[in-house]
Amino acid sequence: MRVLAINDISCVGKCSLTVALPIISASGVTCDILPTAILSTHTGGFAGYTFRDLSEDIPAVLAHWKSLGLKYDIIISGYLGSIDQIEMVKSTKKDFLKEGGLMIVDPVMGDNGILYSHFDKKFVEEMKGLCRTADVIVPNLTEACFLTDTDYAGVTEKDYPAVIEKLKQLCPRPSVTGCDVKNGGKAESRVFYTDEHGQTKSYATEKIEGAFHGAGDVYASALVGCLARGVDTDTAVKISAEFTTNSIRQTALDKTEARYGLNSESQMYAYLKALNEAAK
Ligand code: PXL
Repeated sequence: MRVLAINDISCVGKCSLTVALPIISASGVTCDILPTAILSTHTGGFAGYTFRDLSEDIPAVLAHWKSLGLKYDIIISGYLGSIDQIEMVKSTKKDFLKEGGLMIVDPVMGDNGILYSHFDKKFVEEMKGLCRTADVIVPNLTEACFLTDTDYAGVTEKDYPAVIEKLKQLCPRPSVTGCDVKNGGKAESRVFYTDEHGQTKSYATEKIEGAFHGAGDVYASALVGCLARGVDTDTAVKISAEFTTNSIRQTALDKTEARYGLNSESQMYAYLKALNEAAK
């Protein structure tokens, strides 16, 4: 099983490839990488970060891979620095995804109702186009709202199923993280998702108060790891959501700064144990 992760390298801040590579590899499959940019840190919460766009290098990288005859069972794309890079992902899918392979798009664009730096409405429109080429998309609620032209500020829990239905017009298997729900007196964070049979469901974990950077990257990477090991969507969502929540809980306990990412390292063993049980 061979996975390709297309994402940036944020050297500090635990997101993108520094999260995808360890989690997907530990899941027991090959994870090759296509770095889209190198940054000193990610762009969320740090001033003065460096940003080297690697677009110029990518055509030669892909040409070399073509000469090697490389093909992938799963391609996952994440942070893309430009509309040109969205086009590059589409052509990489055409050239390198095996027949019957899985294209997974994490439409990284924003959080907490706002777009990250460098992104605008035009980028959102192009990202909708990339999502149309995907089998699975893993937006957070903010990204799901941008992709469906839904006003994030006005969204309440009764609207989540409608957001999923709209996302299904872009991609058959959306999985939306960070959907806060009040269940009686208890606050839950739910993932709303559509499984491989077209059924829409949700899975709840404990809501841990606070904003945590990089949670979407941990969730997406774990989901890829599970799907790569042949785990069904219900179980993959459950295992990935629990791993993410455990990592958030650990980060809250450690009281490390949110911008330095999730402390998922100590939660990896429990994730792998659950994955290996499910993949038997
Ligand atoms: O975690 C998403 C992400 C990935 N890559 C870069 C980012 C962000 C979010 O801020 O800035 C460069």
